[in-house]
Amino acid sequence: MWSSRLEHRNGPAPSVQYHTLTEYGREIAVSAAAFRPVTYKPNGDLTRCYKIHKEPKTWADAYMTCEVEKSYLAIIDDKEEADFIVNGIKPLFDEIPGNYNKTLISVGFHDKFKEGIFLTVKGKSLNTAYNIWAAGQPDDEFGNDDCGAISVRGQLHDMPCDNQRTLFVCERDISQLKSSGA
Ligand SMILES: [Ca+2]
Ligand SMILES: [Ca+2]
Repeated sequence: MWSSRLEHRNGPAPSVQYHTLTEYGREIAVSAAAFRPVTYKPNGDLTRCYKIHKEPKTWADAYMTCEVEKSYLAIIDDKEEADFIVNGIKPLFDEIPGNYNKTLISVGFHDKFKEGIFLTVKGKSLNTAYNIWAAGQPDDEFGNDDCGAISVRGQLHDMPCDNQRTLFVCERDISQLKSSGA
C-alpha cells in the first residue's frame, strides 16, 4: 500500500470521496495538473478504467501492483475487452526494450488454489469470463503454469506466476472510484 499512499502524501491528495463522474473528472484534472498525469483511462461506455503498465513484471508482482493501486489485474469479460487490452499493449513491445515476454500479457485469472480450476482474481469461475484458450493451453507446463495471460493473438495461456515478466493492465470499476478515492 505504501507507494499509492506515498504518492498522495507527495501531492495535494484529494480528501473528498468521489460521488459523480463529473466530480471525479474535476478532481483528476486538478491532481493531474498538480503532480501526475491521469493514468487510468475510461473505456467506451465509461463503466471501467484501465491503466497500462509499461514496466514488465511477473504475474505475482503485477497482481500486487494493481492491488496497491486499489484496482485489479484486468479481467477479460469478452472479445471486445480482449481486443482493447491486446491493442493497447501491442505497440509497446517495440517501444519498451528489455528481456521480457513479448507475446503474452498477464491478466486476472489463475489456478493457484486447485490445479486446472481457473478463477478470476475476483474469485469467479473463468467460465463466466472470456475463455478462449490458445491451442494446447492450458498445459500446466512443468507443473508450474498457475497464472493467466492473454497472447497478442487474443487467446488465453496459463504461465508461471513468478519467473516470467510481461506488460500488464490494471482495471478498476468506475463504481470503485466512489470509495477508493484513488
Ligand atoms: Ca496450473
Ligand atoms: Ca501454459
